[in-house]
Amino acid sequence: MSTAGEQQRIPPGQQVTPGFPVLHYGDVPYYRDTTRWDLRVFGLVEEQVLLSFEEFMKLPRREFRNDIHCVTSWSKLDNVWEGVPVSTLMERVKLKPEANYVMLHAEEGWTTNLPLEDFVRDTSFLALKHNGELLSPEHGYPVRMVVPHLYFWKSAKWLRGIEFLAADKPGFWERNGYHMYGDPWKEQRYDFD
Ligand SMILES: Nc1nc2c(c(=O)[nH]1)N[C@H]1C(S)=C(S)[C@@H](COP(=O)(O)O)O[C@H]1N2
Ligand SMILES: [Mo]
Repeated sequence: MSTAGEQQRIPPGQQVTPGFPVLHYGDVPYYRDTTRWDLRVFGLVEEQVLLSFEEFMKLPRREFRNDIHCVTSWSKLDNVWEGVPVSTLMERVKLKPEANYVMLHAEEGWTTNLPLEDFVRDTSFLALKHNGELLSPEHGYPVRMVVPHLYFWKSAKWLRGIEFLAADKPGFWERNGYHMYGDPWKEQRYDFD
């Protein structure tokens, strides 16, 4: 049972789960060696940025608290994360003026798209820890994106690349019938023709 206050935090058609379900397409990458991880920021930027794991770990982090909403109808409330704010990462990136959209690239070529303004929102971040622990391999270790105001499929696990684009383009699930934007409050779940 949830309190009235909690009820207002739950978008239509969602159910609160106490657990943390694991959902993804493909295999979980197990990083034994983080020297093989890097993050590439590319596309419509003046200069590509390539961050090693060591460099990424030196970026300032902070705590984020949020609720997450999966398109398959579970919501998980009161998450406490530690991560790098997108604004901190963007201090290192000079965008070209045509940049309007973002494609997030994960391991194995998995992708998801979102508008630039949603990516740079002050609630969006690159997560390293969830509820006090390093991310587990299943939840995206070493680094996952978290964009809590959109359905959770936009929060790419095992993030490896951030690409800036002029026009919107569907990512992996968006090519397979998911909504291009994915606002949980508007139930923008699927977008079949
Ligand atoms: N790299 C990658 N990230 C992904 C996915 C995926 O298949 N691959 N699935 C998305 C989907 S559909 C959901 S609901 C969330 C699930 O995150 P969780 O397993 O940590 O709950 O991850 C998202 N991020
Ligand atoms: Mo999902």
